[in-house]
Amino acid sequence: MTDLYAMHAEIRALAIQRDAMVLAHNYQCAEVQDTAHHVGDSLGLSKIAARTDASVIVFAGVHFMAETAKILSPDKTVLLPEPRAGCPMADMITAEQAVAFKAAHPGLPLVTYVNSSAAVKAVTDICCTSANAVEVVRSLGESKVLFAPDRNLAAWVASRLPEVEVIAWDGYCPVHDMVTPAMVIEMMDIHPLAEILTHPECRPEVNALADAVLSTSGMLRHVVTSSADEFVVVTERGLLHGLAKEARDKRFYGIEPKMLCSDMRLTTIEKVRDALRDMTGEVVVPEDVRAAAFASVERMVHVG
Ligand code: CIZ
Ligand code: SF4
Repeated sequence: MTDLYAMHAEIRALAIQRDAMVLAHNYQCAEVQDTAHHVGDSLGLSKIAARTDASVIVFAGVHFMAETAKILSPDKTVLLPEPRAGCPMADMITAEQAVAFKAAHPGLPLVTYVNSSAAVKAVTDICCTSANAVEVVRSLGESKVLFAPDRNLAAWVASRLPEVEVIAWDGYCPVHDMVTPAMVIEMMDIHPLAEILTHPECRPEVNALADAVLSTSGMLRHVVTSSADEFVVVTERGLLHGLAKEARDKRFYGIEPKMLCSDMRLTTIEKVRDALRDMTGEVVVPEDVRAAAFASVERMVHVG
């Protein structure tokens, strides 16, 4: 068994030696979260990466997240400890498909979820996150928009903005999309006092059961101020660790079968250490793609 204390110490020492900052996504396993300098959502972490003086960023997450950090910090070395960690949803649309989607609907803006490759962001009009998707679409002031790759986030936006027709790409997150209303209702029966929190990557019929539909950062904020003491949390299981730390006196329940993203779980604490020690897993984005993707991310950031 790994001596976790020794591993954390080794990672901190290597981080100093390499002038590196370690970032972990909210869906990483507990020990990777605990060894990171910062834990958060993909955009929040990428903004931290852009602000720090550190010259190396180790991004414990999946490929599009490390790419997003690189898009915002072209002069930094961004390392993905497990280079095979991808996102099946991001892979559901290529840049060529995004261009064809736009060509099939001339004149409509393409809004793309940050869970997408840099190449897709580069051919996008504006990006969004699960936290700001509704605001981003509203800011366009259009009666029709294209939305990729998540059909469920698109449906969530459409439900909040009935005046806008959202034409969605048929992508989805396998981890969130597999949740059925019956799975949530079972937990509601076991924990009748719990608030139900779902993520907008869930299907519309699942979100219809929720007390609040929130991004990971939204859930972390919500549980602190909510009057509820118990929560059923319908998102990737890694977030339960952060929620328990955020509100130590409250109780959090995942659903069954467990929501585990196999790509997120490819990263281990040993791989974080190895990336720092060997400087492996560098994420590279060609400059023309990066600059075009940056413009789509910047437009989103200005929505506020
Ligand atoms: O953008 C992120 O970090 C993801 C994947 C989820 C969320 O709700 O924060
Ligand atoms: Fe992609 Fe879903 Fe895994 Fe997030 S949880 S990285 S959206 S497959």
